[in-house]
Amino acid sequence: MDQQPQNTTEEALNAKFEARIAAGETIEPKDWMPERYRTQLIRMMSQHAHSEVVGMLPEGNWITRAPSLKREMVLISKVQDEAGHGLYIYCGTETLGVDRAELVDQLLSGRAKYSSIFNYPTLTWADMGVIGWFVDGAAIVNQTVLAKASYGPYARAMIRICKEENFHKKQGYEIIATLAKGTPEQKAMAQGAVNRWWWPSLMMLGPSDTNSPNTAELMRWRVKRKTNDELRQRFIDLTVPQADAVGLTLPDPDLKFNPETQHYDFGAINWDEFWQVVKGNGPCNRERLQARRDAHENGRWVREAAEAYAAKHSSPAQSAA
Ligand code: FAQ
Repeated sequence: MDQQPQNTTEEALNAKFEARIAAGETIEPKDWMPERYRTQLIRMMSQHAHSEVVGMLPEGNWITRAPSLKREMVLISKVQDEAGHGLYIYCGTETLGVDRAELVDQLLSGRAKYSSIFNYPTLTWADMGVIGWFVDGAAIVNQTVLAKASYGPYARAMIRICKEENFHKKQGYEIIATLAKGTPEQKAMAQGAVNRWWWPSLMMLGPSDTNSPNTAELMRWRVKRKTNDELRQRFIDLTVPQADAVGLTLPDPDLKFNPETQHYDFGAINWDEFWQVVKGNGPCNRERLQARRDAHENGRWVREAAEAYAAKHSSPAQSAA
């Protein structure tokens, strides 16, 4: 009996929330939201933030080996941008009432996921080009749609991030275009990187729709506005002509334009490999997590100093002084 009014209130709040979503309204941090909407957003946004931060590692590996000062400056700047993206998204996640330290702990203890793509090694300089072209390219396809997500802080973070990702993609494609018209060895290096990164980049956009347990709910709540397969198809359609333009071949014999669908058909994705990487068994999973743990440990004194400084300045004696 006692529970009746509470349930009714919850139902009414839920109905109002669903109506706001259906009307295309943006949900803001202080608005009422179903607990499941909140936890889904925390899951997706924190994984995204972790991906940006872990995503600094493959490219960070080449900063000291960039072929010129100009390339080095651009790469440092790009890697710094990724750190910034991680910070915006952690901040956005905190608006949902979760503490950043808790999220970082989930990453460092191996309980949280981050994008599969960052568990592959960067073997040559051409990988810097292909990461910008494919990985940032796929991220743009995904995130321009997320810029219309129903949760305001996430959508707004995506607008800023996409502007920076566009620059990242252009710098990567320019590296590849330069190598592709260089010596035969340089062209072979570019082709090698394309061959290694193509399939993992397609996997990065998530499992196929038939195997994506979160998509239906996130689409209904307008967090996701396109499915994983729709985004993958768009990425492929955009990238094939770009590969043709620089004279490189994408490593898929089944890739062919289909005049009926007006899209490129493509070959089978190795989902076993994808799930192995997601489960922690990719080529660099252990190395990546160890690098993050070391960075966290090495930064401990900075956090402690900042906390001590803040405590000192918030004490009544100090405030009075
Ligand atoms: N890797 O039901 P779904 C970047 C998990 S940022 C690992 O389809 P959902 C910038 C998924 O979490 C790259 N795990 O899930 C940059 C779920 O597990 P859970 C990151 C994956 O959420 C560039 C399970 O599989 N971008 O690149 C992956 O509907 C260059 C079932 O999957 C974002 O995070 C994966 N690839 O769709 C930085 C964008 N895919 O949690 C440096 C925001 C799926 O139930 C250098 N996120 N899983 O245990 C999204 O758009 C979505 O969350 C998806 C997954 C599409 C990633």
